[in-house]
Amino acid sequence: MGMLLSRLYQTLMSFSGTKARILMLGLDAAGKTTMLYKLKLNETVCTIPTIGFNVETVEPIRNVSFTVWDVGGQQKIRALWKHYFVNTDGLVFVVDSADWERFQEVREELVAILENDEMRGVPFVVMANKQDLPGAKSPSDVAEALELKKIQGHQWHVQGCCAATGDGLVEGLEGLTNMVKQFQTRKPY
Ligand SMILES: Nc1nc2c(ncn2[C@@H]2O[C@H](COP(=O)(O)OP(=O)(O)OP(=O)(O)O)[C@@H](O)[C@H]2O)c(=O)[nH]1
Ligand SMILES: [Mg+2]
Repeated sequence: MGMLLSRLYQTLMSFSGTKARILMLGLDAAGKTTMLYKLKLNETVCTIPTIGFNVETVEPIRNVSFTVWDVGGQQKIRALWKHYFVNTDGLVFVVDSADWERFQEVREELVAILENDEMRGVPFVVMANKQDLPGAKSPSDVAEALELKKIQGHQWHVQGCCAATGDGLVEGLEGLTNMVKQFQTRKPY
């Protein structure tokens, strides 16, 4: 009976569509703002480093509405990230795949985010961005450098992409959508 009710609930949820609050983080110049406006406008905008945040509602897939918070990633302002954690349903973590010299720093920042209480169980997708650049590491190399397999208590996915052209963005958000749906049905209210 419980099983039947939960199946019914999931079916009803899938008709009403998915709405989620998504946080987009990553080091400075990883390509977050470029990615957000590619998704929103289908245009490659000329960005400047984000000092505060940008927020936009995007519909990357039919019946899916994401309110995406893109917060600046410069080292001095990363202390502000924690103020955006509450009520997050999914994390888009953007990495410059060609900037391998900072992969250690990237890992430390990701682990620090996921360890926060407000982020407990939140699923994430690592967007291995800038795949167009010579010297970009493959998504599986990025996953290995970030030691994603060691991370416990979160569902995750890694996706190669190029925010400048839009390649891989929808695929990455599709993967995230599936994880977010599961997270939302398990979340106690
Ligand atoms: N070649 C290439 N360049 C990219 C790509 N995505 C972003 N860029 C460039 O990377 C630079 C930084 O991009 P932003 O989108 O401003 O980076 P950000 O993550 O928002 O940076 P902060 O706001 O400082 O945190 C810009 O010059 C972008 O044009 C990509 O897929 N390929
Ligand atoms: Mg930005």
